[in-house]
Amino acid sequence: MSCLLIIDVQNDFMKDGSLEVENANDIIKPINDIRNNCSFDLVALSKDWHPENHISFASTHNKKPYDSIITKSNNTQLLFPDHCIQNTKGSEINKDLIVKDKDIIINKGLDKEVDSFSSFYDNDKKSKTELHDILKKHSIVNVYICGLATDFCVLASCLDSVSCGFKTYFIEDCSKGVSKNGTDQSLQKMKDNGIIFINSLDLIQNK
Ligand code: VGL
Ligand code: ZN
Repeated sequence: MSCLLIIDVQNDFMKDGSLEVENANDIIKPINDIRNNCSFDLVALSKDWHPENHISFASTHNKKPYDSIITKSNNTQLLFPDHCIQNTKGSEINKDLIVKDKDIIINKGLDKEVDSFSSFYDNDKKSKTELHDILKKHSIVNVYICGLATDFCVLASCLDSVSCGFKTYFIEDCSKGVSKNGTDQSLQKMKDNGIIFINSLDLIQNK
């Protein structure tokens, strides 16, 4: 059984969004091509879903984006512009992305005090979303991951997927990163952890 997991294809990460990822809109077409040509037993879409004054917002701490703070649990929290605030235009999934009625939506980052890059666990690994249980319930073996951003939420979701025991694929042409350096390091980390690199055409041709 296979799952397609689409990470955070939300307006704030796309063209003119508050935390715009360069060329993010280019991933919509290949993801839609996959949706139109391949079938999965499950499709899940994650949403970064923050309350106002979230710990990851620079504005919450009167700091600048890409400064960092040390959290109560002694982790380094990188700070971002305000983004993906619950029920705002910026937190909506991009309107051009195909979303079907049967798709599952996973909200993450709801806790004001703890960020959550991964769609499985928060950054402190203390709480989890419903994703792991849903994948187990559907007897999922293969998880195909893509979306935004390669060097943050896609990386964290890929690593958690592997550590949960799923055979994990990263769909490279359906993902974009924030920084070149961060993305290069993330790709290396994925390779080191046994994540398999594919692109949308591999999926469509082998469907
Ligand atoms: C993300 C930074 C902050 C992401 C979310 O979706 O990759 N990045 N929040
Ligand atoms: Zn966020």
